[in-house]
Amino acid sequence: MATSTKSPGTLVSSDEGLGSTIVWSNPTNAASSNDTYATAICSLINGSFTEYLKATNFDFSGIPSGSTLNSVKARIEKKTNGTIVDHSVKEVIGGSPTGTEEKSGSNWPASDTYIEYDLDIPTLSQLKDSGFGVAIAAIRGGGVSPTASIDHIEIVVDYTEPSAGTTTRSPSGGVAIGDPSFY
Ligand SMILES: [Ca+2]
Repeated sequence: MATSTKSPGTLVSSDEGLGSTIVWSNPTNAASSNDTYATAICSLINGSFTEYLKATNFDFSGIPSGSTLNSVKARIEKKTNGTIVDHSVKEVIGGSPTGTEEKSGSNWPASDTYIEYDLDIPTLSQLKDSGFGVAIAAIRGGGVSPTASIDHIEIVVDYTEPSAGTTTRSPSGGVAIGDPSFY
């Protein structure tokens, strides 16, 4: 078993069909854990829920081909100054949010905390594609205009490399033993 942890190379605010009018400010601030934030104000007047903050381009090219993926987890470091909950959390494949709805029903924490989401296990080629990632949208849970703040998004892949001790080969020609046409 081995683990690869990566941060996104690309971060954008993107509606992706949610029907939101609340755009994330400074989305690229979620590329590292450094107390600078991607933020969105979840004002009721503006419809209370945000677009997706979409993180892709994680570069898992270092995982050997033939590896088996055991788990794929997104870790999102976030906080709020009011009451915010997840509106949607989805895996992104080929640039589009897809698959199982992974949102948590819990209130966002008041100080920076990594919240972990188990994503669907993709194929290795989907994982290595630049369009693979995770997307999160936030929604107001109460109060006037709470701010959703995301410091960092990372993806942790647990995988098993192909066995180095076993090689299977098939014959690629030759002559059958006892083939009379050979004599
Ligand atoms: Ca940051």
